[in-house]
Formats: sequence, structure tokens, C-alpha cells
Amino acid sequence: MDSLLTELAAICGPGGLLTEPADLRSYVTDWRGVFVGNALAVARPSDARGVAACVRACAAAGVAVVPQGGNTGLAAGATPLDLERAIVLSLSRMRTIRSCDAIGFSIAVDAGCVLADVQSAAGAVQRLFPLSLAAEGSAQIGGLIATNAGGTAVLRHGSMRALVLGIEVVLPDGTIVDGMRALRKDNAGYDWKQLFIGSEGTLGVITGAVLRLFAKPAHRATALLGVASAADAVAAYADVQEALGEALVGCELFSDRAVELRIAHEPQLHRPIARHPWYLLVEASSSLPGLRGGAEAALALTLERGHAGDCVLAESSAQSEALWSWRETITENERRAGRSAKHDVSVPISRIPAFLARATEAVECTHAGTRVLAFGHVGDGNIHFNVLLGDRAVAHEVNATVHAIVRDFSGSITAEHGIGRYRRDELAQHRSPAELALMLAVKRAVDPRGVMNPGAVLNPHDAD
Ligand code: FAD
Ligand code: 2HG
Ligand code: ZN
Repeated sequence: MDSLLTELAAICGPGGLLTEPADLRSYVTDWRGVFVGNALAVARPSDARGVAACVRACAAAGVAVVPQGGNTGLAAGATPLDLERAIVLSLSRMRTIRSCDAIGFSIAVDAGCVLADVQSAAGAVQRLFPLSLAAEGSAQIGGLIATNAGGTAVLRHGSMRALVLGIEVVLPDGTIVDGMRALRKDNAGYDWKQLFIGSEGTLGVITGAVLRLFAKPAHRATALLGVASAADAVAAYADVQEALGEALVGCELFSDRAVELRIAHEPQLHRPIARHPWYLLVEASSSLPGLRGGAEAALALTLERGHAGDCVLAESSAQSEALWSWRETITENERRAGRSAKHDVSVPISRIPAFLARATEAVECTHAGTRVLAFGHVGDGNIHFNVLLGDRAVAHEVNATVHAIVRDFSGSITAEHGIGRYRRDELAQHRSPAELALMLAVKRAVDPRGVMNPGAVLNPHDAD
């Protein structure tokens, strides 16, 4: 093993290989601090050739490679758990914006670029990279592609898959495949990049990407609505969708429990509108004038129909950001509140109220000391049905209770965070044997020696 570490140190250059336990700790621990793994080293190459050389060296030594971006994932996909011999391959030193094409509305970046930096680079040329999420100051483009991340603008712009034009990947045998094309239309053979989007590091290491940009909208409108029930919330969502149409960017739901959690940590804050059981945060944007009038009409419509009880429309971008902070701090406040069981579910939008009612009752009545903290992307049918736990020992039972209900609603157990290691053992209950066989066939074809992130997504024994 010493010879592998010597080889990796030579590939990564000065300071590029970490081997001291204190230096490894943050890389082998997931964002929530729930999962702690083990690695021989963290390799931080500085370019795609360095990544390829690291992967080749590990494959030859029979050592697993766990790709890691910003380590903000919520499915323990980047955490080397239960692996006898693994290295974490961190893209953190690959942060170059390779080029930005304002006319072609595209940007080519290293996979280690942090999302906020890509947003800024696009903004500097009056373009928009629309992916937006609370972890944007740390999450990297490679990790966002590997998880097919969603966020708060999916309603208008889609998940990461819809934003990727081309990628560059390193395969498990060290081959670099260059697909850094900025083409909008290209039907030449299989669209192989789709395999890597959402593959959670199990098929290869994404080292670069060409991303789609949009015109930076001149006008934005942000509103917060107070609603009495989940049924009113989905009805209010339909109202604003009806009134704002293509100007609607996102529609986010959170409960008053989320507001209470924040105020518990920041007691100087006041609720931005009168207390309601639920709140709906609506974001719209347009390059055309008249958006504010449109937003006012949308709010009037939903108030008139009785779906919202109160609302506020931001008067400035500072007020927009202040409203968004109620939504974007929920995950951090949940982490501060202690151990929780996360569920990243999707169900048909119109069935969200029935799902919430049934799952809340099943959890809170069956598992003593639990409190549901539900929030999410209502316009995508994606609810983070998280459960604050009094007793962490019931986490698995709570997962089973919630996921059984998700199955009854023909939903998904992960709408955006992925399977990783957190949900791996449940995948077989939610995909047919034919679908699982297809996934295993892909894994075996691309990674026959099981080098790439073994134990994530697929059970390692099934993948043998
Ligand atoms: P990591 O956590 O490092 O890795 C995630 C997975 O991708 C792992 O399986 C890893 O092996 C693989 N991977 C990482 N880099 C590469 C690469 N270069 N090549 C191949 N595989 C790679 N997610 C959403 O979808 N929507 C949200 O709204 C959202 N909000 C969040 C808010 C907070 C506060 C936090 C902490 C997380 C949130 N997430 C959200 C989850 C997380 O930010 C995303 O999953 C993100 O895509 C992870 O990116 P990362 O660079 O941190 O990847
Ligand atoms: C969000 O929508 C993220 O804020 C995180 O996907 C959700 O904390 C969570 O479970
Ligand atoms: Zn989310």
C-alpha cells in the first residue's frame, strides 16, 4: 500500500495527497455528521490527467475510488463506508472556469468548480446559470451532475440533467472520455453522458462539463403566502402557475414548524407574515416588463379563491433574500435540532396533501417522540418529509413506515438526493427485478472490476 500512496503523492504533487487521520476526518464524514467512513488517503489531483492516473493506480492496486465534490450530499454517496481499502478522490483543486460563451449561452468548467462560482461567472456576462440550492457555496458541478441535483428552480429550468450539454469523464480503467461539446442538438449515437448524470460516482469520475446558460432576467418577484392546509397550498400553487405561467421559477412549501425551529435559534427574528400552519414561497422572473403587476394579480387570484390567508410581495432584492432565508436555512436548523430521519420523496402534486396527512399520522402516532418537519419543492411534487427523532434508534423503522406509504402513492423514495449508501438497501423494494438487472448490467459493463464507489447505489454483492 505504501507504493500506491507514493505513486498517488507523485501524481497529485505537493500538498495534493492527504494521509494524516486529522486531515482525512472531514472527507470521510458526511455533511450531517451521521456517517463516518474510513480511507487510506484523500487524493486531490489538479487536472483530468491526474484523475486518470490516480484511478489507474488504484485499479491496479485493487483499491476502491470514492469520488467526492463539496461533500454536501445527503445520501452518504461520497462517504467511504465499510470499504476495506479505499481512497477519496476529491475534485477540490479542479476549479477552473475553462470558457464562457455569452453568444452560445454556455459555460465550460472543471468539475470541481463550486456552483456559486459558476453562477457568478455567468452573471458577469449577463447570463444566468439557474441551478440554485442552499448548499451552492460548497456543492461542486461534478457532484451536482453525479446526483442530478434539483433545487429551487426545477419548475422552470429542470434538474441538472436538463442543464448539461457535455461532459468529460474518467472511466474506471483510467480512460479519459472527452464529450465537452456545447451542441444543442446531437443525435450521433448513444447519448452516453446521460449514464453518468445521476450515477453517484459509481461509473466514473466527472472531470469537466459544458453547461447551458440563459439570459439573466431583468425583473424578479418573490412572494410569501400563508396557507391554512396542505390542500390549500397545492391549490395556491396551481393558482400562481395558472396566473404566472412561464414566469414562475419555483414554488416552495414549508410548515410553521420550520419557522419555529429558526426562531428558536434566532429569537430576534419575527415571522414575515401572520402565523399560518403552512407557507408557500413563490419566485417568478422575466426579462419583459410587467412582472410585478402579474405577480400582484396572481396573489389577488389565490386570496380571492380563499387558498391563501395572507401574503407579502418583496419590495426589493434584499426583501426577496430575506424571504428566501426562511426556506434556505431549514436544513441547517434541522441539523442543529439533533438527529432526524430524512425522506426525499416525490408523489403526484395533487396527492401531496393526502400523502402528508397519512405519513404524518403514521409516523407521529406510531413512533413516540417524533415530530415531522415537512418542506420542499411543491411544484415538483418533491417533499422532504424529514422526521425529528427523540430516539435515534427508531430511524430505520421511521424510514420503513414512510417509504411503505410512498410506495402506496406510486411515488419515489428519492426525488433529488439520490440513493447513495443511505437508501441503498431499500432500492430493491422500489425498483422491479428487470430494472435492477439493467442497472447491474450497466455497472458491470462500465466498471467490471468494481473500482468506482463500491457500495453506493447498488449492493456490492449484487454488483460482483
Ligand atoms: P458530494 O456530496 O461530494 O457527492 C455526492 C455524490 O456524487 C457522491 O455519490 C459522489 O461520489 C458523487 N460525486 C461527487 N463528485 C463527483 C465527480 N466529480 N464525479 C463523479 N461522481 C462524483 N440537493 C438537491 O438536489 N436539491 C437541493 O435543494 C439541495 N439542497 C441542499 C441544501 C443543503 C443545506 C445541503 C447540505 C444539501 C443540499 N442538497 C440538495 C444535497 C447536495 O447539495 C447535492 O446532492 C449536491 O449535488 C452534492 O454536490 P457535492 O459536490 O457536494 O457532492
Ligand atoms: C432542500 O430542498 C434540500 O432544501 C435539502 O434538498 C433537504 O434537508 C433536506 O432534507
Ligand atoms: Zn430539496
